[in-house]
Amino acid sequence: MTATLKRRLALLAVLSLFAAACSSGDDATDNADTDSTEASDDGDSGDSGDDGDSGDSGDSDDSGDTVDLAQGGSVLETVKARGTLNCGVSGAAVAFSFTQADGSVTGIDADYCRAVAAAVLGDANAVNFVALTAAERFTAVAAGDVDLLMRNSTWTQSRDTDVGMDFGPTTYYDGQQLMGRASDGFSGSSAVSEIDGAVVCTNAGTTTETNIAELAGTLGINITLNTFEDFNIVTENFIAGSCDIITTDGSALVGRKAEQQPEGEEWVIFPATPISKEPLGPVYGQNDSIWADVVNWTVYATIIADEYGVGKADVDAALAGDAPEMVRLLGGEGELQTAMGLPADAFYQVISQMGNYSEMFEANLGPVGLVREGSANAGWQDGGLIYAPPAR
Ligand SMILES: N[C@@H](CCC(=O)N[C@@H](CS)C(=O)NCC(=O)O)C(=O)O
Repeated sequence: MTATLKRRLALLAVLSLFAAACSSGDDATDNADTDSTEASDDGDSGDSGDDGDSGDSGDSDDSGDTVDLAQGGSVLETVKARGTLNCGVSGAAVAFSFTQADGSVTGIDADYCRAVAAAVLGDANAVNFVALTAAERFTAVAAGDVDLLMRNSTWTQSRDTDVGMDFGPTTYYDGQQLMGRASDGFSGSSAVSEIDGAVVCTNAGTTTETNIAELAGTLGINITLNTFEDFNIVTENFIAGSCDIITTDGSALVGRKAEQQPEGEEWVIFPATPISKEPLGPVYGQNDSIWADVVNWTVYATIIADEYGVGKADVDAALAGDAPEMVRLLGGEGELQTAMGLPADAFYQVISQMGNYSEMFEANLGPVGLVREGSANAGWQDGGLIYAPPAR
């Protein structure tokens, strides 16, 4: 067995333990008196490799926690040879990746899968979507079951290190909030301390459950934290009245309220300032910088095109136009894309088939009421954080 294979197996063993830990809390009513908080299921506990046998301790060179995908060739070659991109999504995240009745997957995360397929294969439809729960997602990446994960995944230190993932540019700056019923006395200006005594529900294997448990501990309040396998079940339990509060990324609460708030009931999202930072974006296996470049520059291409106001309908004009950076990005000169193993027109395909960042945002997040203006998701020229390095 090669050292690389050994490392991969060791990592998988660690990840399965971690996934099992995630699932174990699914239906339990871990009472979250919240000191139990550190029982973080998403790898955030990051006690960084105390037990050396897991191969995840950071101090020995040759038994590190890396997944040497690049050694056997980049995922880029695998995707090209296969002719489809295996993309991990949620399938239950309204406006991000939601499986519709006809089996199609909609949402901005799903569209970024399509954008990468357009860049690599010239065809935005060459995607095989794989629905993954929060608890399953990183194991699926490490095992090579998916080439890319676009699943409301927050970039955290432990996921980036101990868990063995690499993260691409943030495509949506989110933050965790809570949702309760106005009839229970909650309002948009409620404070988190007002949930003292409440049954709080979320999905397992997320930053969400660790954040709320930790905060409840800090505030000195008692909550009962119930975790479920996916957010559809969480929302069903909220509707049925068995959860007083549900909590996750604010964008998801906005989506759920838009789509599922029953007639005659008023759901309210609070606190006004989220309780955490949840930068969401692409995730792939560690140490494959060829593939990382492809995914990252696909995202950057959508952002640069947005900076120039070049959308789906304008690509031909932009290619023949006089903005040198846009001409380069769309393949007018070619070598920027070919040097990274892509066809010269890779980003022409991305923008013409999927649109620029704003178009993708408006098509998917606009309908549930999410706006870029005045938020971290505005472009850097408008006071936001959406920014790309130059195409040169
Ligand atoms: N961003 C957080 C939370 C991710 C998460 O699971 N969010 C929920 C709310 S959108 C979700 O994706 N639910 C869909 C599902 O459970 O399948 C994380 O990375 O841990």
